[in-house]
Amino acid sequence: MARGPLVLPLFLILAALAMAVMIGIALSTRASTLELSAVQGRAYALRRWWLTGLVVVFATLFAITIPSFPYLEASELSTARHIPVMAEQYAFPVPAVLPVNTPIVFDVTAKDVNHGFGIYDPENRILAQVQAMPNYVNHLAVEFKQRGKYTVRCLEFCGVGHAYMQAAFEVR
Ligand SMILES: [Cu+2]
Repeated sequence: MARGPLVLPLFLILAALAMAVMIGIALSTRASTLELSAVQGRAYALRRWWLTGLVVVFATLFAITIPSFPYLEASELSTARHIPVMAEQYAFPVPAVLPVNTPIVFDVTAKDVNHGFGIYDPENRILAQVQAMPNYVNHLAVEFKQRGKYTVRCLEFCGVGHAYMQAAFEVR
């Protein structure tokens, strides 16, 4: 998709609009000033409607989007297949083969220092990631929809071997 060439003209148009609005405000406020009492009632009413509108809009957005919040449900945690991962300098011990279309939870922790556990799909796009921390287990739920070779890379600088810290597994 050729999005690049659109960005500059769009930016220029929006910037010109913003400038026009500001110049309009500056020009319109050069007239004589009104007493506060003359505008206070209308301003307060406007503010009340604005607040009510914002509350309605954000409450609605919250209600619509909260079900897709990426936290695990307890049922998901108990029925998925768990893969323990103890990251250490400089390796991720992961199984060589994992099943496709199966709910999986990686229980990720670290033996020594903080690491970043990042899973890349066969097209090398990042799919999921979580911190690997000593004395703490993070649960990363993934369901692989695609067969192929996946790569795990460390996403947290963890020492001299960090750049070479990776692992791979196959999904089939
Ligand atoms: Cu690292």
